[in-house]
Parts: sequence; structure tokens; C-alpha cells
Amino acid sequence: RTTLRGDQVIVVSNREPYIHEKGPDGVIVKRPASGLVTAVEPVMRACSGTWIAHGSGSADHDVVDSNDRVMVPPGHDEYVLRRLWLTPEEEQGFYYGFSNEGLWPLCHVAHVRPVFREADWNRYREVNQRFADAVVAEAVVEDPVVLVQDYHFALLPAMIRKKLPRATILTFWHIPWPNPESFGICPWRREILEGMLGSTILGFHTRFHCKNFIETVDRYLEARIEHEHSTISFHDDDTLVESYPISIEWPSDREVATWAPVDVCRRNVRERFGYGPDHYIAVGVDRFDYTKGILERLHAVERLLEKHPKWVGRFSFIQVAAPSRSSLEEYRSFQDRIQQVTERINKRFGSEGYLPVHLLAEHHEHAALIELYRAAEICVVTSLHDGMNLVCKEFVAARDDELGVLILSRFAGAAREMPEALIVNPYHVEECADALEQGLAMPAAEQRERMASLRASVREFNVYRWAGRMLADGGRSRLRDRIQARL
Ligand code: GDG
Repeated sequence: RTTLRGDQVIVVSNREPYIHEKGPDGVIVKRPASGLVTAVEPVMRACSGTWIAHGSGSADHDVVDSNDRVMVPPGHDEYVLRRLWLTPEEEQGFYYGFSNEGLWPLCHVAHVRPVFREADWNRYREVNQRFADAVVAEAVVEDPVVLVQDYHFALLPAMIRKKLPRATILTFWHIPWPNPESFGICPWRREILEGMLGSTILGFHTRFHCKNFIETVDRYLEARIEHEHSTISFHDDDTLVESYPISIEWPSDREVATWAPVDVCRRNVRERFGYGPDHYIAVGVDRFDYTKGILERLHAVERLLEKHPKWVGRFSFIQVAAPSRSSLEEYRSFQDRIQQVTERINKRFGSEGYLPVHLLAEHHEHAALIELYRAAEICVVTSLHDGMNLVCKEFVAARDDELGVLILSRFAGAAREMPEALIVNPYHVEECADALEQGLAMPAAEQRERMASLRASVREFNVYRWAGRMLADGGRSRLRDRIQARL
């Protein structure tokens, strides 16, 4: 808040932070399952301003204001949510097509082949332009601070820069950036890089992603790169490329006071699934997405039961898989595959009143996730590739009893900050099964030692640190511009 001192802040993201739906007794407000929203929302609440997003979840325009603007959070009215309504064709080409069948697999090494269609690309460009126009329309000063979120808006920074040359554009790319060879297969690589270089600052989760981006620019554009300061000069504009590891809002004492005690959570969850107090539970929480390593996790559970039959009947794995992008064939067939493998494992090792795997393929309330985190012996995060991953941080934040074991993929950005977890290669089934066994057998003292250290680090490097560092760097750049203008 202090960094911005009255500056106008505009956030742009595809996903809206609140979904307004018509229920039987009026409008219901929901929170979407999204790492980006989890991270950016607390920042926006702190500095007000305007958040521009696609009104995807709020299916009926008429449930919100006719001028497409609502104050949120409901009942607190801290900032403006301005929605853009995309036509079905725009949503198909921009969101499902180019963003999620092109850029998403292009940037994640998950061995899913990206699909590039000319028509999708055209929609992507047009929708980026619509959002750029909305930013310009919302701007009440000529130098607003615009926070551009994610791979849906690679072209937006240069489009905004054209209309608002004095804007401070802070772009954050929430997913990994691949090496130049991998990125180079994109037919529109030049346009995407040029679009992104409209940013004042371009943020990634890790230094490694920054390095990949700089090497990609070096390979495909005529730009001046200053490695020492991590800046790229292109068409007389400078872009600072910097790493800002994202995080969560550390729960306040007030929030923690609303949580049921750990033993109550443990009992509730076990009772709900029909198990006794000594039943062991591991939990996974993800959008139902092929990058999250859900299949590999199931194989690890199966291998554990095969190798260590003592766990059969005594241990279950609960996977929350919030539906995501289900209109894409790649996602539907992945989701079917997971259903089938779950059934196969349950047939193989299950018995009357016992299932080794519980697949909960539906969206859950935040409170239900907290209860699961607090009830489990283990939280499993086995992404094949992940920009950061917030679930592992949420698990740690939920465990004020300092117990519980985190199993974490080495291919998630978070692995670099959380070495106290059991770090695994999700492709290595044997290693993951062994980590499960190690987690189930881990003495309480060792759990405490690891968990206390993880908690201290997530508490300190929380989402305000992420946003604060990026905004402070933006503030410094504004100051330099002002000084320069006086010379
Ligand atoms: C992208 C990057 C990066 C999940 N199911 C439900 C639910 N969730 C919430 C989790 C968590 C969030 O969704 C998922 O965050 P992740 O970070 O794991 O993943 P992505 O959505 O892929 O996010 C990622 C992130 O951006 C931030 O930069 O970390 O690498 O891929 O908060 O709790 N929330 C609710 N119900 C569910 O069923 N309420």
C-alpha cells in the first residue's frame, strides 16, 4: 500500500476472483480453484483499484450489475471487479484454443503436444486487444500501474504500452518458461516475445525461468541484453526480467481461530469415509490437470500397497480434483483415465468398507480443503512441471500442530524453497512409493522439525512479500522515470 501511494492499480487476468451464480434463493458467490486468484486477491484487497477479468464463471450477465462492474469481496467492497464478456467463439479460440491447447503445453514439460491453430491465434490477438482497450478505458491517469497476469495475455503489455506509454506494466507469468528450442516451435514466437517486452517488469517464479526467457529473446529477437542487471532493451524500452516466487497469504490468528482443532478434523474426515481413528490418510488437491502428476501419484499408491501389504486396509489416498478445462478433449480423456486407474486400484486392493483411493472430482469449499489438510498424515504434490504450486504451501500453513509430511515434486518451482519436504521425481514410481512409506513411518519429532522449518519459511515469504517486491521494483522504476523526465 505504501509503495503505491495513491497510484491507480489495475489488475488484468482471465480468471475472475469471484463467481456470481444464480441459486434457488438468489445470487451465490463462489471462489474459483485457481492459484493465481489465491495469490493476487489478498494483494488487491490491500490496495483497492480495479480488477478486469473475463466473466467466465458468472454465466448470466444479469446476475451482476448491468454495467459489468461490482464491488468485491461481497459485503466488504474493497475493490472494483470489471468483467468483460467473451463470445463463445472468443472463449474457444482465446482461452481453450491458443492459451490452453497452445501455450499451456508449450510451457510445461508434460509431454503433451501443443496445438497451434491460426483461428485460435487470431481470437487470442483480438481478445488481448479487447482487454487492452478496457485497461485504457479504466485508466483515470496517464501512468497507472497495471498488473498483467499470466499466459493468456502475452500481447497485452505492448498493446497497453502503445496507448499509455507512461504506464508501469508489471507482468507476471505464472507458469514455467521453457528453453529456447521448446519455445521456438510456436509459430508466433516473435509476436509473443515482442508483446511481453512491452512490460516494465516481467516476473517469473524462479531464476531458472528468467534465464530461459532471456535466452529465448536472445535467440529469436534483435534485442540488447544486459545480463548483469537482467534487463532487455527492445525498441528503446527496457524490461527488467526478475524472479518473484509467489506464495499464499499466511492465515491470520482470526482465521486460524475458525478452524476446528486437528483432532476434530481427523475424526470428521475418517468418519465421513467410514474409517476408524487409526486409519492413515494422504491427500492431494489439484485442478484436474494433466500437468499435476495425478496418474503418477496413483501408481505410487499402488506400488506402496504392492510392496508393503501391511498398509492395505490401513491407508487411503484422497484426491480432490476440481474440474478444469473439461471441454477440451485432452482433459476429458485424462480425467477418464484417472477414473479408470482409480477403479482398477480399488478393485485390486479394496474390500468391504475400504477403498485405497477416493477420487473426489468436484470443486470443494476452501474450508473443506483446510479440514482435509489438517486431517492427513501426508500431502502429495507430484506435478510433472509446475510454475510454483501453492497447495504445498497451503498444507504447511494449515498445520499449526507442526505435524504432517509433505511429498513434493522436484519439478515444481516450490521445491527450490522447500527442501525440508520429501523431494521426489514424480516419474520415478519406486521413489514416490518409498517416499509414501517414509512419510507414513516418520517419527513425530522428525515431522515437527521439518514442518516447523517449512512453516517459518512460508510465513515469511508470503504473498505480500511476492507482491511487495514486485511493486517496490515498479515504484523504483517510476521514480527513475520521473527523475529522468526532469533532466
Ligand atoms: C498456476 C500455476 C502457480 C484446488 N482445488 C480446489 C481449490 N484449489 C485451489 C488450491 C490452490 C489453487 O487452487 C491451485 O494452485 P496451484 O498453484 O497448485 O496451481 P494452478 O491453478 O495451476 O496455478 C502454479 C499458480 O498459478 C500461482 O502463480 O503456483 O504453478 O500453474 O490454491 O487450494 N480451491 C477450492 N476448491 C477446490 O476444489 N476452493
